[in-house]
Amino acid sequence: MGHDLVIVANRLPVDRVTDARGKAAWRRSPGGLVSAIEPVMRAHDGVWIGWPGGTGQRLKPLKIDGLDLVPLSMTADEIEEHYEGFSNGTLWPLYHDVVAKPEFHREWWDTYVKVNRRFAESAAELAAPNATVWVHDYQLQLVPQMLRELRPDLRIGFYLHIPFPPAELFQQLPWRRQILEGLLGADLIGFQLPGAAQNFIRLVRQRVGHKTHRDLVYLPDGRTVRAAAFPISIDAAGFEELANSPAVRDRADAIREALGNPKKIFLGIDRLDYTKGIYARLRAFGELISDGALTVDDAVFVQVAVPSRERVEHYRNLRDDIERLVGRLNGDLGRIGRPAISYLHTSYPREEMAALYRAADVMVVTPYRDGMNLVAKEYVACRTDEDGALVLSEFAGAADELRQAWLVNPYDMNGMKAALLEAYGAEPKELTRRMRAMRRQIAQHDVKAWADSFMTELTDVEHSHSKTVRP
Ligand code: GDG
Repeated sequence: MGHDLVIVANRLPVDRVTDARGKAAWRRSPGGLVSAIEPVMRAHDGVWIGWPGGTGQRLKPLKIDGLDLVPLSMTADEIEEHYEGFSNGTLWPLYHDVVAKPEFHREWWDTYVKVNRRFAESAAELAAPNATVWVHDYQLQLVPQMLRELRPDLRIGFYLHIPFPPAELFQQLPWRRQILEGLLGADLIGFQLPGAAQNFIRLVRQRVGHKTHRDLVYLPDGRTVRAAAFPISIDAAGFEELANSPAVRDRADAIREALGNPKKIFLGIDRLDYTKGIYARLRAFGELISDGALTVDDAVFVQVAVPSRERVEHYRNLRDDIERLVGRLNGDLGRIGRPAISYLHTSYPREEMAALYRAADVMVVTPYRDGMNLVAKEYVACRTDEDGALVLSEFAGAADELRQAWLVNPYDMNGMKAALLEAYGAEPKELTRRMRAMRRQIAQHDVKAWADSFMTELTDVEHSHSKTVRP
């Protein structure tokens, strides 16, 4: 018995919440991954294993909207050392070009191993003979190998949502070999970009000493592992439909009105994370106003900073820095009823996000490093009138596909200022030419295409036990 498909991810697609009367309940968490995986889950009698948020309590498997979910509980120490520690204090900065300094602590590593083992054991119990298991993201890189040891019959896929760094940086990790070997337990390892897959293959050759050829790794036991790019995407049609709905159109008009009908609205929406380059982009915009290139009647910058990892010190400091900057810019540049920056530290329902995308003339996405960046793609999907400008960092995975954006180097302040100004002043014809091409790209490469291509490759990959002919 068991399931033919097991999804293993750090988080479940639902959150444990407490309602107004203090009763615990489940709420579907919004987000791209859920809508991407849901059809695959339904088609394959799938089950999803993950942490439901919160601590302690042992929770039973549950079914929500027909989806089988298995919650794995975490203790407060495990959250501190596996999630906040090794995942977000070591791996996250290391994998994002060391934008912040990664911390290496042996206790964090020990807990990372322990939590990975628990996920692997749970997957091993739930999977039917010869089932497929799809493991997600940097919090669970040891699961493929642990799972293969427990269940050699399984077909195992792994997908990394964040960048995979070049060897020169990855090498810093005291547990580099264990991570590489952990991932090699999979039959197929998916990355956002081809460069990340190449970084991985090169490291495996240099550090573990396995033979490799193009995107394949040949293991001594005869198994072959494939590492390749599968750029993730969004439910483009779903966003388009939402953006076209009368309620969202009205709300977009209301947002414009509430901002005092400036000539143009600039918009940033990001998790409040140091990789996203929020500080630098607000500074660039502020300088355009203090230089006199723009005035507060011409433009307002709406920045939504979604609360994230608030217990991690680095994130608290970043919030203070950004909020101090916003206060200073508004104090120096704003007038009554006309702040330069409209800053919101909150999260919104999907409808409000779509209305913001619809209201914005210039979308500004300037991460120092980002696996993909779905916000950039969502903006494009919501621009059903084929207008609006996207200013996009070269260092976001999305820049590989959205070539018609105004591409910027977020470390180059003058370059960013020039791009913001150009995007602000672009002719309607130019905007349409660019937006039309980007919309075509997103429509053709949506999240369903992403999930399908990963699952197809995983099914096609030579199965673990079949002998492989070496080149
Ligand atoms: C990681 C990688 C990669 C944001 N605020 C609200 C909200 N969101 C939604 C957005 C978007 C998603 O969250 C954010 O995705 P991003 O791709 O922009 O960034 P990360 O969170 O860092 O995601 C990234 C991604 O994984 C997928 O592989 O692209 O590179 O870092 O969908 O719309 N949604 C709602 N309210 C909000 O306030 N409803």
